Amino acid sequence: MLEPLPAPDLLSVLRAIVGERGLLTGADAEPYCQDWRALYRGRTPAVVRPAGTDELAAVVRLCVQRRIPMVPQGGNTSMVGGAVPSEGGEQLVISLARMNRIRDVDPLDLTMVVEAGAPWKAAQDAAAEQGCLLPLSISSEGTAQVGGILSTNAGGNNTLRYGNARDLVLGIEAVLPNGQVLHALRRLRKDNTGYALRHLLVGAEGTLGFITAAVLKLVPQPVQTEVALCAVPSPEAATALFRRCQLNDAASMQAFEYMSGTGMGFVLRHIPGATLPLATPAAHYALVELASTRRDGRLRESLESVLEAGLEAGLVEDAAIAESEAQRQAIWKLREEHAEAQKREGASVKNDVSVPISRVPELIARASAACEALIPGVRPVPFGHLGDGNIHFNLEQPPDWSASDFLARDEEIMHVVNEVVRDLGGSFSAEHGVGRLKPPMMREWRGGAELETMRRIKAALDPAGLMNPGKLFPAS
Ligand code: 2HG
Ligand code: ZN
Repeated sequence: MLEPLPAPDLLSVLRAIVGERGLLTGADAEPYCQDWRALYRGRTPAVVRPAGTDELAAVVRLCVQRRIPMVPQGGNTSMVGGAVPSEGGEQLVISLARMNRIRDVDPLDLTMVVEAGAPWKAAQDAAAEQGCLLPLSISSEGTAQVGGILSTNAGGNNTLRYGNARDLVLGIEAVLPNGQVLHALRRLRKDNTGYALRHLLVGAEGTLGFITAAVLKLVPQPVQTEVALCAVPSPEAATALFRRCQLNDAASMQAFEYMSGTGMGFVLRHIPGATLPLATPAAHYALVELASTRRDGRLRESLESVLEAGLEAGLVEDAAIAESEAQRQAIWKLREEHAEAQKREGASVKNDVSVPISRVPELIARASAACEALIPGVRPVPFGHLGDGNIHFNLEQPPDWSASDFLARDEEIMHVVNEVVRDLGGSFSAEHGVGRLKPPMMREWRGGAELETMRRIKAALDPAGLMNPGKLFPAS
């Protein structure tokens, strides 16, 4: 049984470890108790903000002693409520935000050592200063922190070239659920010495301990980048264009994103400064980015030739190639503001799903039809990372419905989408994680030996179940 909290001296003991600046209570703790979409709310006795790994380890040892559950929180950009405490009010929020140093960037080793609380953008900028690219890009990178990105094994726009967060992690430092510090910040490309514990912590959503720092792989900064926004007649055409781009120059493919006309319409309506660089709006769009470390300037030619061939084949209706860095950013803005634009349009139900790339058009057609049959007037907003098969199959509320009526149907909506996803050999969670929203799906999709093994690992490392309870695992 958990002790009732806060025990009279709990806050003063915590204060003695992390200092006045390291502890937030009352109104100051409020912003940490709900996610950015205000869909998940909870309560906490306090937000603890340790300044370093040793402080965090001392906090964890205290929590183990008193059996106090802990919820790790980074930039709080989770789409599935992964960093929000429960309503019970007994879970301490542990914010890593003060542990935000870039410890090292090495352009020869092509590595950086960065602490968990650094915003991903700050890490990207530090790498860029040394002529390197930290090759993972997501829409929330200005706010999302290293620890959260690793803990959810985030993917984003460049997975097709560089893999997910997991593929970038060479070494790790972590505070384990017993308060021990795991010192494994090795920067080696080859290191076959037993279990790769770093990979256990990556994607564990904070259920196996706190990632406090990591050694991340870098790549040399590309010197040429070309980006195009294409109007395409259908998701099938987008997929065929992707194939042509690969055959044309697979090595320089940096991103290939799909957007529907509905999602683009929301961005143009709600996001200040968003403009379409094409003559007319389309029903579907593809965003293609090529990047190379070669200096021969041929990238533009390469992109133009594949798009021209696409136009002739009827796969592309119109296309705009960015002529400057400002135009490149303006095209990316149309894609990256999709989540924000949907929020401003009203309530939405998110399905972060993945299927084999070849099945994306079928996913879009079948899931749209299923949702429209379930809720007439619902607006499907499929968009995302076509180049790796991860589509955000989001549904926007019918305009004449209230947000709460629509959100009350979220389970039914997720169910009909997931039925299609399952049929196509996909996953119910591609890059956002399981969090507080989707644990029941774990039972359904990962039951049997898979979930049982995960539970055994969890019990071995966190026998008291204090690390991020209520997330990832179904209740029983
Ligand atoms: C993106 O790709 C993010 O922009 C957010 O993963 C997706 O809003 C979403 O569902
Ligand atoms: Zn995404």
